[in-house]
Amino acid sequence: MRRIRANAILILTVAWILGTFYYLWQDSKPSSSSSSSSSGSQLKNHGRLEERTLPLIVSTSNKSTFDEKAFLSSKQLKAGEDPYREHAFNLQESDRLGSDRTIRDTRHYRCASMTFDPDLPPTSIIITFHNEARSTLLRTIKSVLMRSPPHLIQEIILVDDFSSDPEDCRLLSQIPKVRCLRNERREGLIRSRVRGASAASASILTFLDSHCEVNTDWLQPMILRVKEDHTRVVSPIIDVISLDNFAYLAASADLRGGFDWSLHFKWEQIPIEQKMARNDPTQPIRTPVIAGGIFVMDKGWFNHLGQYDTHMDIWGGENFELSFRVWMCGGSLEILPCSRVGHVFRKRHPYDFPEGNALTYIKNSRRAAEVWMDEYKQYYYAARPSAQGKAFGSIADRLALRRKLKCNSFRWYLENVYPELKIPEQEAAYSLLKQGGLCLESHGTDSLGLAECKTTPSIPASQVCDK
Ligand code: UD2
Ligand code: MN
Repeated sequence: MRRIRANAILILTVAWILGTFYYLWQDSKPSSSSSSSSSGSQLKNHGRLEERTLPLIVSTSNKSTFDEKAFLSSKQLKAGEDPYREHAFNLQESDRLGSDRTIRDTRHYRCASMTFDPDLPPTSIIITFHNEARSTLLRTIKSVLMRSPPHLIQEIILVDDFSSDPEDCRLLSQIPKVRCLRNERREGLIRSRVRGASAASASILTFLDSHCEVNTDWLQPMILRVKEDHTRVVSPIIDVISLDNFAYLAASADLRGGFDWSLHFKWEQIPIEQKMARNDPTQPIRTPVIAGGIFVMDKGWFNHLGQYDTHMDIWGGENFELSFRVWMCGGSLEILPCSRVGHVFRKRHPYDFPEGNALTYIKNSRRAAEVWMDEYKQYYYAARPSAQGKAFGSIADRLALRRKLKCNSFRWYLENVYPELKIPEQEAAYSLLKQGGLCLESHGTDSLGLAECKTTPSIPASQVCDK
């Protein structure tokens, strides 16, 4: 009898010890929900375990609480101040909105019924900023946290490009999942993004400007396309946030990125044949170039392709350089109509360029043209004569990169990706001199003759002599 009781006590003791170990092991195990601590909805949606893990997250994350009210109110516009002066948008309106306003879901209705792979990989969001308004920057961050599945946001990396007030960076780091790296001197958005990308711990990078608002289910379509094929670089449709009243306005879903020979970016209509062939409005749109600020890219692919040209300064040109490189070196660029992100488009730069705005833009564009455009760079110089003779530094390392990656020629890019870009020589070759009903025709320099005039709509009016 005594032996039976002793055995029972022994069994109970062992069970108790095992139970205690199991309990402790459960507590110290890294929980997948720890990465989603910022979202209140997580707590509402899940059971007791989630709630129990919350105090642990708070104690290990070492973050003091972010005081949103204090953050916003200490930097608001003073009475009588011009609301456009500092940021080139109406700061008063931005401040008035609060950090978590609702916005209209601007997607095509068919996007709402799309389902996503439940196994998508998480991404690191990278946002560089230089003297951004607190209210727009905070809305960018909060829209990401509010409108993304928490498990897809590994972290938000802010890169403070030497803004005047270091407090912005310090205070925003108190928000769960947000890290902020501050540059010790002004680097410009290109080197800042490279710094952010290098610090990223997720395998997928997502870049955003510092005055955006992401819309419903913006992230899943982009991560899915990159997961399926890591050489795709994808952008959302960029909706417009009015710089005057901050209204959120839907952008057209029929546009892609294009440019002219002066390397001026423009939105253009999808070519008619492609438009006719599109019977599903949720399908991606191939684009020759991206606007530059908002895109998702595999980190390994970003590194493999040479990140960015870090000799480019401050702003501009990097979107061409990246776009040419992606297409010419084996990748592709697309716009996903079921992903929408709003952006405040401004009419002027609200910040200074230490070397001057024009010189900086020319330097960056020249670097893109010299490395990637081969003999076609002559059209860039013809369209922008002021670029000739301006300094652009050494491009030896970028040319070496192009050789190493065995990239296609710019001619290949024009023929396969952007055949709609007219080559100036082809247009100039058909200039006319008209007399009565007869025209003197030239085809290049070697043949001239009088013939009945034909209509040639592609000839710019300035090239037609009608005397
Ligand atoms: C567009 C792109 C932008 C960039 C640029 C060309 C979109 C929505 N925006 O201009 O991302 O590709 O074309 O270069 O496609 N910034 C710094 N340091 C600086 C200057 C700017 O961190 O020295 C930040 C700035 O705070 C902002 C981002 O870089 O978050 C882009 O600058 P922008 O908003 O002035 O450029 P944007 O939208 O006119
Ligand atoms: Mn911007």
